[in-house]
Amino acid sequence: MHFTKEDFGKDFKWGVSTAAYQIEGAHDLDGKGTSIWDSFSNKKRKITNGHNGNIACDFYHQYPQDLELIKQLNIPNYRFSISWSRILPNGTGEINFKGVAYYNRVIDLCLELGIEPWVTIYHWDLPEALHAKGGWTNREVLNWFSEYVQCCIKYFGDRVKHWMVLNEPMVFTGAGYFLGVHAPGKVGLSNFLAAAHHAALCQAEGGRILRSHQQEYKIGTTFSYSHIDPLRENHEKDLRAVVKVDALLNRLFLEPLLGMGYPMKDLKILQKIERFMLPGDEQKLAFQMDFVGLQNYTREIVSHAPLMPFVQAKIIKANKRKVTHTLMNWEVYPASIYQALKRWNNYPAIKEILVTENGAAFHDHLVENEVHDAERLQYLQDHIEQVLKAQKEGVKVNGYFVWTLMDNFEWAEGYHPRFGLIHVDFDTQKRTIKNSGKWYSQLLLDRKL
Ligand code: IFM
Repeated sequence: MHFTKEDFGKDFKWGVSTAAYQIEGAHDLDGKGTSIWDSFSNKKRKITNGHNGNIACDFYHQYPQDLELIKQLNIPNYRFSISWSRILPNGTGEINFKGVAYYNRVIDLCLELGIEPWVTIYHWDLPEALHAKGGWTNREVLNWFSEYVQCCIKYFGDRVKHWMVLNEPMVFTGAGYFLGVHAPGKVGLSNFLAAAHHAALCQAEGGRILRSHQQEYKIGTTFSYSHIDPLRENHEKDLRAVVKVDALLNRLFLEPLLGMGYPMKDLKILQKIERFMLPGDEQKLAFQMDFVGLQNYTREIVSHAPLMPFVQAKIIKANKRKVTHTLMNWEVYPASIYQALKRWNNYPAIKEILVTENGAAFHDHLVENEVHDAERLQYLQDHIEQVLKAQKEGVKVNGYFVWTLMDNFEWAEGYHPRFGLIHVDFDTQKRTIKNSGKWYSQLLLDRKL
């Protein structure tokens, strides 16, 4: 390896990320309300192998040992999310103080251990009670979400200084309201565009609420981003397909936040989002974040596909292209993170970029208490190297968080794809640090490798 932690500068934030529903379990304990993921994952045939997140990594009970592990791995920053329905079981109104107390215990222990908590306010687990009223498709969600953000600030904002408003809005609206493969399982353009517009409004509004509470907060939000290439170089129709898919996957939520409006010119179908817009919304979509979180795993290859509704384009999956890929069927393509950073750096309204997620799922084998996950280690090393390359070229990237601390519930794919630095035996809840985890801890210890 050709880098040390020091090469990134002393202010560079090294961390690890998780999300409430993927790790906590305790789905109905201590007054928690049901979320859309609780109900979706407990329905038949929604999740591979019929898995659900009812127990997950049991972080709700195991957090003291898990936070100790973060410390043992020398990781100074821990990004996790709050489960909305754990603190507001009905989404609004009555507070569940046992839920609040749980997050306070987690935050306090982080601080005691010298780990900085970075809180994602919404990582996909909408309270079911709000879904019953239309969820993200109902404009009322702006009020519900504002109340929730205010609760987070009220109960945790004296100690949490780093906030991310939403996690990957394109994924939770696209997979959850257009394709129906994530909770709440809704489909169709109209559901998607309504959900997308309301999520985009909430992402900016969440930032404003946080800022109005404390100038000193470091406020961001996160986006999925994959570099996109055409199947056939210099093929005009494929190139047009790239522009459309890019507008949809990479620009739909980022650009309105930056004050640029929705990328309708490059994807005409997005004009239909205007049906859900009220006068003044364009301004309300914009907010100056302190940082934006880049969540990058792969690149996509697209080709022109005239029969594909709305985009006339299709993504060619990695196995079809016979390229090295992870268990998610995502191509291993480290240059994608570099290309993303370079491109984001060209947006004048982006002040700072943090890589808030990057990681990979491979077949892991626990043998005599060890996991020799050479592919993951290589993946992380290659991607971090690309981040350094971008930084050296002047990109204002100032952090890198691995996805993820430990193997967990990978949404529609259940527990099969393991992304963790730490192996979890889901029968016994035993944790085993993988070689990639040991490597990361050595990097953060700052020993030349
Ligand atoms: O597990 C997810 C996470 O919740 C959001 N970003 C991508 C990860 C891997 O799929």
